[in-house]
Amino acid sequence: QFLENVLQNPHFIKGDYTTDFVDNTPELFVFQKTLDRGNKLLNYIADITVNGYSNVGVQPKPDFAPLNMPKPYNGILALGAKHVLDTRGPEGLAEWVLAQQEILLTDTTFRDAHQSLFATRLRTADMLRVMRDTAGKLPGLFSFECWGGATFDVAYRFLDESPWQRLAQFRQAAPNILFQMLLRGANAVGYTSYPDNVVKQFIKLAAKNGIDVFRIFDSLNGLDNMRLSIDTVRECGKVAEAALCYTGDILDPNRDKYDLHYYINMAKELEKAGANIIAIKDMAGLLKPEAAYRLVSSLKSYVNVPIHLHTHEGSGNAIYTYARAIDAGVDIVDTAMSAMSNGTSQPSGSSLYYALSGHPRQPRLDVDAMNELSRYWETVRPYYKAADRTENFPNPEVYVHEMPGGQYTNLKQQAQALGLIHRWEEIKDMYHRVSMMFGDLIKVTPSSKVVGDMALFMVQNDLTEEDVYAKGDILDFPASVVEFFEGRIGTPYQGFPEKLQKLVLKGRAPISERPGAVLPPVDFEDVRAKLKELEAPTTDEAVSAYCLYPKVFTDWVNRYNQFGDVSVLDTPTFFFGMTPGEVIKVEIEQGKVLVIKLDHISEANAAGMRTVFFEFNGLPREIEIKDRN
Ligand code: 3PY
Ligand code: ZN
Repeated sequence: QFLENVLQNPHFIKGDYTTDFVDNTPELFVFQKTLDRGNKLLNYIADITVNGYSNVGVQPKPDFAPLNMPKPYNGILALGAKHVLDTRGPEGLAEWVLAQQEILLTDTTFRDAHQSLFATRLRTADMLRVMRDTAGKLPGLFSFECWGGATFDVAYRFLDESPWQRLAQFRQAAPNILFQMLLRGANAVGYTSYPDNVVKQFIKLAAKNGIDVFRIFDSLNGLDNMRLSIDTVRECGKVAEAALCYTGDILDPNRDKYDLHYYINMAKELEKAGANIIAIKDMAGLLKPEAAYRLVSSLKSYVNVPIHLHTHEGSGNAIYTYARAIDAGVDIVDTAMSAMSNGTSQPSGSSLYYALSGHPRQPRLDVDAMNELSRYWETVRPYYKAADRTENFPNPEVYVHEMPGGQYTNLKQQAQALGLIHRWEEIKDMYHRVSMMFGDLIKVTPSSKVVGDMALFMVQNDLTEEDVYAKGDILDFPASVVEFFEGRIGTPYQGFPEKLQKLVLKGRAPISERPGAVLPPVDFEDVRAKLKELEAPTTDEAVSAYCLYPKVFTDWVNRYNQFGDVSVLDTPTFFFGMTPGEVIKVEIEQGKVLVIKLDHISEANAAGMRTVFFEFNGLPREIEIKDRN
């Protein structure tokens, strides 16, 4: 920057300077861009230090152990499934998958594992640090599940990050690996239905920015809500992995709403609709080993595309479930790095590797590398302790409450925020009751949120099931419940429970069409103009983000304009701020490092303002901050 300032100085350009030019030209030392960026970062650090992160509040910064970095991978990146897709297309990839004897693994560490363990809070920097090493050491993985689901809004909402930038950075680090995302069909990566053109544009942009495999599901297993997504993914030349969401228990004759035939029919319909792969999405980990054997065997005999099984550990039986599914011929299963597995997350990939010792389908992967990478995650995980609500013991109770792994930690967090955590047992019990009141509902985002909101509402207001029927006409039901009964996320299999629907809608009629069909298309150029006014980025990706999450995106823009790119901060500082006397180094771009020391923090003045005294690259800097505590 100094050299840049010298070269741009008019006296220097004209040549009218003397030997004391540097001494007499103090502006040469004003590095405006760096100063602005630094100032914004100091404001962020001061704010977090004084007020604490989000709803966690001020916490002393723990003394974290140093990160256990894997040995860097410096070789060339071997080609794998990604190369097959790029050269032979989705059908070629499906053929290739079917021809593999060994079970293929999708690693979910970068998406579902952290969504399920600690409410999706994993920051890009902590993933990026080992992305290339993972891609280099484990090129035999089928894919990284690394985007979509809740990661899209949480990145903006809680991590001050752009999910689009995350995807671009991932793609650059791991060009040889298939990237997989979770797409909620007509709900895209949101919690409601969007106009068709919004869903279509989002998929095209995700494909353009690096997603290869789209796992598409509908929270009510409604195929009509999935068709547009399947068609668009196929138009993009990418892999449409259409999912059937598994609920109930095909082994239980008393739970016959979703029996084996229901799933076989759905799989046949998905194949007809153009699925390149069929996923069994067991989002709560309810698929028992014998059920997995029967379901996978049946699907293998009724459909011709590969079967990809997704489950959550929860019960403690997931490895056994996978082993039975593998014997039945499943093609791909989802696992996570050991230190990011178990509890509400996926089972461990290396545990599965060892479980299959001596088995002809043992995966062809470097298990030492998996263990080495897991040691890294072991040192990262404590950063996220405040959000980590998973149980560190198997909890087969999941077979009773049926809560998806990705929701469990989140609902617990919501219960805490409402002061209801001491009634968690009641909430779990109510969750299942509500699901049955709603007609034995499939529970996965967003239908799981509807059930969760209703369960919290009933526990908070001390309502029993009978109370709901008795006083339903005067109850103010949660917005998500009203929208659900209006048919805004679709119509459940075998319809709505009519009595309850009437009580919730209070005389209004539900919509009977596909929700996307009744929503008017969005004019993207109008949105772009609005973004310009907001001083927000106006790229197609920004337009898409605004269409999906207008408020979340606008808040992110405002925070970005206030604090700059805080993704450059190390995770402990991002969540905990700094401790007086502490020094950190922040690389704001390659080779440009800021040295920040927190000297001390003043007492709050009468207006509640504190002054935070820093040393910024050796120079004193004071930041005034409102103490909101
Ligand atoms: C999501 O939709 O985010 C899920 O993970 C559902 O299982
Ligand atoms: Zn999942």
